[in-house]
Amino acid sequence: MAFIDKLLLASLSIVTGIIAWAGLAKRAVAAGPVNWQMGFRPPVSPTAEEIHWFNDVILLPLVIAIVVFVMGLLVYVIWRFSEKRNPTPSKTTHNTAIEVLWTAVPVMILFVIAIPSFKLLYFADRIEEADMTLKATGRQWYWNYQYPDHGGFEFDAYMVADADLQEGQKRLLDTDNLVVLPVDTNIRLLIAASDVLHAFALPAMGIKLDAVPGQVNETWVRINQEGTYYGQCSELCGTGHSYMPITIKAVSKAAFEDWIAQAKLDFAAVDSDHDDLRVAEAAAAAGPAGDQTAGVQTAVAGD
Ligand SMILES: [Cu+2]
Repeated sequence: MAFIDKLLLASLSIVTGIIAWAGLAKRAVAAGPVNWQMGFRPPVSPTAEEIHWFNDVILLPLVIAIVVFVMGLLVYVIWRFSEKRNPTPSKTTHNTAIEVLWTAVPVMILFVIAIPSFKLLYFADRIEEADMTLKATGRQWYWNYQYPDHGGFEFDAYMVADADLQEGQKRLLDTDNLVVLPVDTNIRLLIAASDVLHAFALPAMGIKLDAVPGQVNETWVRINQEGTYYGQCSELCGTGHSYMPITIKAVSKAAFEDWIAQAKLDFAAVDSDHDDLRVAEAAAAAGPAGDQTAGVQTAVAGD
């Protein structure tokens, strides 16, 4: 039995070591990705905090318990029922008690996961009282942003090419135009696409939502910390899929008002020719064979 004890102890210490390391790495992360980072990005929104809680309190302990239990059983069976120790195998084929158990226990585990999981899903779904709205539209291969509550101006955000990177900008993650948002504000996010499927994903805010042509998906965010946050398109959308990052700069409410005043001068209000619905209709009218091209051409013509 000493061998088993040692093996179990060794595997346990490996598992706890990994968890401790992940925890340390998580705390060490300031802003943006760092070398040897493990675990999630630090959460900056209520949804992300809930996701962390769901992972750390519900999923991780369950996963560790199951891994340790199954691994222990396997090791025990290998040792106890080897040919040497168990030369005449038992002919047992059924054991009602065990069969009931191995059906009922996983079902109960699924219930334990499902209840907080659904709660989280509805929590992240939408917010009743939004202070402002940001609309993000995925396009091949950049994002278009609209501020409907602030005069309806819009702009495109393209990735900064390697050659144009400034000091402090992150390769493949920084965009030419930053999406500026205020902290401590309930922001409704409307996510759409005008050509093919994209997905709006921001790990630090716990957001990953499909951008679907002809449909508006909704979620929300309340950023609780100033800083620059990065995201990427997370739906394979074509050759430029990895070159349409999302860069969000969260600033104080006063700084946001200043930015809005300047942005109204810099960016034009939404052009009706550029309307996503029209792009989608044009794409639909062009038929299934040509819909992608038509969508892009209309979008370009609108520019
Ligand atoms: Cu995309």
